[in-house]
Amino acid sequence: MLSLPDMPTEKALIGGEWVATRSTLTVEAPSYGEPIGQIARCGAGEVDAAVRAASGALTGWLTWTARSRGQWLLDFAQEIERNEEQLSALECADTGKPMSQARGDIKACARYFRFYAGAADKLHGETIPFESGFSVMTLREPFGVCAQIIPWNYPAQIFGRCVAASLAAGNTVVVKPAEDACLSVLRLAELAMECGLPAGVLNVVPGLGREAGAALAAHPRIDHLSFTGSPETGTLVTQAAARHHVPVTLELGGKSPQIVFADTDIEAALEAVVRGIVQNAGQTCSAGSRLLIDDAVADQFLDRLAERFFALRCDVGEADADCGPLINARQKSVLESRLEAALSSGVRVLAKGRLADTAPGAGHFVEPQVLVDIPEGHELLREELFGPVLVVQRFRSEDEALALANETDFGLCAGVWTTDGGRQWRLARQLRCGQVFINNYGAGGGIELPFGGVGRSGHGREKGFEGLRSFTRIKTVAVRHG
Ligand code: TXE
Repeated sequence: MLSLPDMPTEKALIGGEWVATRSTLTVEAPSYGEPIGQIARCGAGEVDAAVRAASGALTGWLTWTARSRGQWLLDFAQEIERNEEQLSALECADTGKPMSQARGDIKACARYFRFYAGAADKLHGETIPFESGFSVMTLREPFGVCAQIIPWNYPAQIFGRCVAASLAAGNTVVVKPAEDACLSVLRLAELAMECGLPAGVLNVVPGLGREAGAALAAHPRIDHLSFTGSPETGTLVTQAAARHHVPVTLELGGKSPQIVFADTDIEAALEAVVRGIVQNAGQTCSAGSRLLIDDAVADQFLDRLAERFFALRCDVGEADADCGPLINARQKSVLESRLEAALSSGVRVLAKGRLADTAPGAGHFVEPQVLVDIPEGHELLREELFGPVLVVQRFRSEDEALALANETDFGLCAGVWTTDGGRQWRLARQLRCGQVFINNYGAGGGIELPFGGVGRSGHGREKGFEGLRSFTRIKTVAVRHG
């Protein structure tokens, strides 16, 4: 198991200083179920100090030109790349995800800083034709202090997604990382300070959701809140922010379908269906957690899918197996009891992967599995499981596939596998979700592509240029001449 590098894990970053808190929280390595270190337990006092520090740093940060902010982001991207091995090892140990996935996450984090480095000085308003005697324009301004509550499934990636875009747009930031996994975020913050980011521009307040998270969402001096996590907590933070009329971006997960028609490249679809649910042990908001399969090829496809699942292995993150553990004992026991209830209601396991003999018994492993014979309307078809569990439904027509796909309150992603061009476009327009991937799933996680949900998956967009705009607001300036 990893021993931590020499870094201030037990402190919060407030106004450029690493500050100790009165008590700390123990973080666990999910692969081993054993403590890996201590982190700060911030409360309302630390959160208030961090928001004030971010507010105080705004004027100085705005004296930096967009180009110089972009240059800083670029330097920082290079610093992340120089530290890729250490950051990947931290992410792997802290989340339990396979090492190659952790490495991919750190690369993606650096790419966010590179992308927004280049975009920082390309963010501009418009001029608007109006009555004679007037010049009218819009200015794109940063919100001010951006609060960001991030989860444990992709700490480094989501840090990159939110922090890079908000800093590029000229905001200052307070990040509340998740208590279950925040070591990479702390190391990234330390590197940011070493890279010359002015004090107070980035603040990090680790702690419990109900303490540090709740205090941040309710703080009267934040100007924007982005939240990634569960719909239930999303509702709580929205209510808290609404008291001060603070705009909120929510990314709340999904129950995304992969719709496989008979007229597709079955091998490519099979590969993407397996990857779409096994990646990060299914703890991915955009996981392809439902397979809708064309009845015409269902038997053949499910046979191949079962073969693939029987061959999957779970092991500790550093073993770089197909699947790592779930994040903690609670997530595992909730998932297992939901699976138990499903099996007793007639649901059948078509295929299941295996735990490697070397995997520690105390690790929070759940084998990847495919479930079939699911009664219509069952919660497995509508609710997020957040584990490596794929549920299967068959369809006989395009209309039926569409109806099944849209039969959930979530609306994050959909994969469509077909070579019929007309069908591709019909479904792209009719699927109720934020992203449609045709003959691929996830477009390689493209950081350049706007990302977000509809309905219970949340609202607002992050990633891509749209993500940069979403950390700004428009001011209209109308000048009357003469
Ligand atoms: O989420 P929470 P949990 C979904 C997934 C998972 C379920 C529960 O279905 O099974 O949520 O996970 C902070 N005020 N996703 O319990 O509680 C918390 O500290 C302010 C989907 O971990 O939403 C953490 O930083 N903040 C998802 C963050 O919210 C609070 C990623 C997320 O935790 C708070 C994670 C409060 N009252 C879970 N309570 C995705 N969309 O990718 C908690 N937090």
